[in-house]
Formats: sequence, structure tokens, C-alpha cells
Amino acid sequence: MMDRELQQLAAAFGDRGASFRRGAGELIFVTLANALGQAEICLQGATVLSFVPQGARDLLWVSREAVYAPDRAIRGGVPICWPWFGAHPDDEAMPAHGFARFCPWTLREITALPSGMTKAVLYLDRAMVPERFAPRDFELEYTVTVGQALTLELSMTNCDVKIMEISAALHSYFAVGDIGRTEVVGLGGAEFIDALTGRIGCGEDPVRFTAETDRIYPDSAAAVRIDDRAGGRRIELEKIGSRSTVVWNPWIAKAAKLTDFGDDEYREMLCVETGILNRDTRRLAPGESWILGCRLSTV
Ligand code: TA6
Repeated sequence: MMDRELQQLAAAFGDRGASFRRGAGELIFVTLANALGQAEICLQGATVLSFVPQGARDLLWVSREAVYAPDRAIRGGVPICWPWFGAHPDDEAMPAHGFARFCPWTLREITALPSGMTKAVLYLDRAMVPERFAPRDFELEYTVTVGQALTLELSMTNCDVKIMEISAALHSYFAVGDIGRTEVVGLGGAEFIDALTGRIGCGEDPVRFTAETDRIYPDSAAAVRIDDRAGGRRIELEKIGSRSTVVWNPWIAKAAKLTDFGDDEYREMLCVETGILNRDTRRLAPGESWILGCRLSTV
């Protein structure tokens, strides 16, 4: 028996290749399915948790230890870090990576496109965010387009009367066969900041992984490719409205410290994140909008 909220969603959108379920943590999950691919989105945080192109394996990774609960970010998929990336610039009491990734978003639209792809639009604004996070007056519209590729576009609008400085990222967790046989191509020659040491380095091509890796590349607009050699595939990540990229693998010690992350799971995942951060942070004037996005595909 579907509960009332699910019934309303099914009545409004059910005939467009979308299905709805109440799952872990009593959260609502939306599945978008068509002949080209399938994706699952949790309304909490508008977190895309899965993307499976037709005939391929899931590009995204979610921890077996992920916690599904109100006010908690889900460990995996594509959490939305907004309106700040990392620690809050002024208030250490604020949650890391902002509040968008654990607030309940609403589903505004689902459209079955003539191309055979499916488009979903999700929405968050100040009225939907607990006051304790001191949200400014904003609107977020997140468009998820599912086909043979997955396109994510986060449109952010400053509805306030003052300039809004925003850092953000689509914090994509990718599934790989073995991090020790995974390489990232496309960041060669780009300066990076090592978030672990503060050291500035020059990106090498390919990036290989032999220890905890946490790098911000503040001037890297080009597409990036993940060569998942153990998994026998390549994942392409094209950037939209973004000149900065984050590459992160927690490795052994950090994985063991994270309560929602299996000790051995570092071997099967890699974050390559599309951001507007560091030198790429955006200053939005009142009424101004910006779209941060990415297009994920596998070859
Ligand atoms: O992806 C880069 C990063 O900022 C890392 O420093 C690490 O903290 C990661 O995000 C995960 O952050 P979270 O708050 O989700 O545990």
C-alpha cells in the first residue's frame, strides 16, 4: 500500500518512465528508466545514487555502510556540495560541504523527451532549509537527464539583495574495479592544491593512486577520463560551468575513520568532482544565476 506522498508523486509523474518507493530511512527514491539507461535519485539531497547506461554497469558507487537518515548526507552517488565546499569559511559549527546534500528537495517535473531520454527537475529554496544553517535567499533547480549518458545541471540563483559568494561541487563517487589499477587522465600540467599538506603541485598524466589522495585542481576546465582498468572500462566526465576539479580517495586510514564507509571500500571507489571552488568560486550578484554541471558517460 503506497503512502499518500508516494501516491501523489505516482499520480503526478508516474506515466513518464518514473517509479517511486519509500526505502531506507523512510526516504523517497525515484527511479527514471528508459531504453537508453536508468538512474535512481533520493529526494534527500537530490542525490543521484545510481546511473546504469543500457548494457553497461553502474557508473556510480554507494557505500554498503551508507546511512539513510534525515539531516545526513548519503555516502555515495553524487552528493551536492552547496553553498560551500569543505568546511564553512567562517563557522566551524556548520556542516562540511553545505546543507543542500542532506535537505529534502521537491520533485518539480519529469519529462519523457523525444530523444528517448528522461529529464527530472528537482528544487530547493530557502524556505525548505532549517534556519540554523542561516540560508540566504536562494533557489536551486537541479536537472537530471538520463540517456546513454547522465547529465547533471545545478542552476543556482541569488534571490537575496546582497552578493552571494558560492563554492560548490557535484561530489561524484565512481565505482572502479580496483583503485590500484585505476588512472585519471586529463589533469596533466594543471596546478593542484594537495588538501592533505597544502602543497602546490603540477598535475601529472595519468594520476595513479597509492595513498590517500585529496587534490583540488582550481584551473581545470577540460574533460577528465577515469581508466578503470580492472573494471575494463573508461568513464568520461565532461564539465559544465566549472573550471575546478577535485580528486579524492580516502585510502586505508581515512576509510577506517569514516563511520559510513567500509574499511576495504576505498579499493572500489574514486571521487572525481566537478566544482566551482578555490579560485573558481562564484560571486553571484542579486538576481544572478549560474549553472554547474557535468556529463557522465562510459566507453
Ligand atoms: O572530496 C573531497 C573532500 O573534501 C575530502 O576532503 C573528504 O572530506 C570528502 O570530501 C568527503 O567529505 P564528507 O564530508 O562527505 O565526509
